[in-house]
Amino acid sequence: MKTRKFIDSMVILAAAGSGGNGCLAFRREKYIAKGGPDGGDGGRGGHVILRVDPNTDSLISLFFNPEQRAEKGQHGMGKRMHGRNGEDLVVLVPCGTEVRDASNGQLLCDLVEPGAEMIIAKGGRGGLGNPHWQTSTHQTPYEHTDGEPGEEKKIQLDVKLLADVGLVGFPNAGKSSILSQISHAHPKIGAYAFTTINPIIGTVMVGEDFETTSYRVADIPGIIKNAHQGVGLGLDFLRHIERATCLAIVVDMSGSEGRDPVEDYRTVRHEMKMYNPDLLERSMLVIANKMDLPESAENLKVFRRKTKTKPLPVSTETGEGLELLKTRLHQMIHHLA
Ligand SMILES: Nc1nc2c(ncn2[C@@H]2O[C@H](COP(=O)(O)OP(=O)(O)OP(=O)(O)O)[C@@H](O)[C@H]2O)c(=O)[nH]1
Ligand SMILES: [Mg+2]
Repeated sequence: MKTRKFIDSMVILAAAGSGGNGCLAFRREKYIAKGGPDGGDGGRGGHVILRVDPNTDSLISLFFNPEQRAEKGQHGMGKRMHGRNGEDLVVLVPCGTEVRDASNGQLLCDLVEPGAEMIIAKGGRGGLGNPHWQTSTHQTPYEHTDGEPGEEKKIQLDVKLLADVGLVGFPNAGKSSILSQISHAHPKIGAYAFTTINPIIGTVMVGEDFETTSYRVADIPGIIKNAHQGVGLGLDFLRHIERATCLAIVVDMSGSEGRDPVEDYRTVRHEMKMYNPDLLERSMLVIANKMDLPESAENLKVFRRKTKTKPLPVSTETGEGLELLKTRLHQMIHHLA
């Protein structure tokens, strides 16, 4: 299986439509020798809009149409008829598309949520018809303006699948600590519940030199009992790991603050099921964290027996098990083990 890093990457030209020209015209009617100015304004040029479509998973359609041009605005006409606006051109991109200005690499936006959109090239404004210049002393204006050109930009699109692995667990289980140790991400870590509010993704590198490959791990807020009813931060954020191939449930094995690791584990699974039962069908790893604390070893034995799982013992304090964790996750993503 291909490493799910940048599955697609390309540069496209986004060319918005130019605005229609403003019209120069005068009213001409029977018996009216000299009518007033009546040139309509030009229509706005169409924008080029990028929109996230959850049913699109690559840039393949753009590969064959790397120049995306929106319609021009129509010119203004006599009888004060304004030109029609150019039709906006909507370009569908997959979830998790990073958009950069190809000329300088500057990040313009990261399109993640389905339906999210961004005007990437603005249509030119329509020109003004000659009535705009009419004043009491200037009754026959010949002034009018042309439409403005539409923006034209080369943009770099990089599709990144949201994450290969999602870390789930109770608040304070150590999800963010783990991510910060196995990747270059710097999530906030704190000895209080719900330190993490926004999902964050870290890239984990495995292998050496030319053999290096990577995968993406998402750290999300903690889940507590009845989160599916909105308790704590709720469960909405689980959508960020819905596309992950593997999930890892992080359990605080020390049972600090009177917690029971077995109960935590069951609660987390139950809440995941309430959100989307498919989540429990993913490849799943249980991470037994905080193994440096005194109660952890004993708790782990009980945990193994009661849950019939084979948790991977780790500690972000001592570093125990973290290298193995990186490899295990890599193997799971690629179905190597
Ligand atoms: N002793 C010990 N403490 C740890 C370990 N891992 C994390 N901690 C501590 O546990 C607390 C919570 O860690 P976080 O990484 O913020 O936990 P989290 O699961 O991301 O928590 P939320 O973002 O609130 O869901 C912090 O005070 C960490 O220093 C560990 O292996 N051993
Ligand atoms: Mg956290």
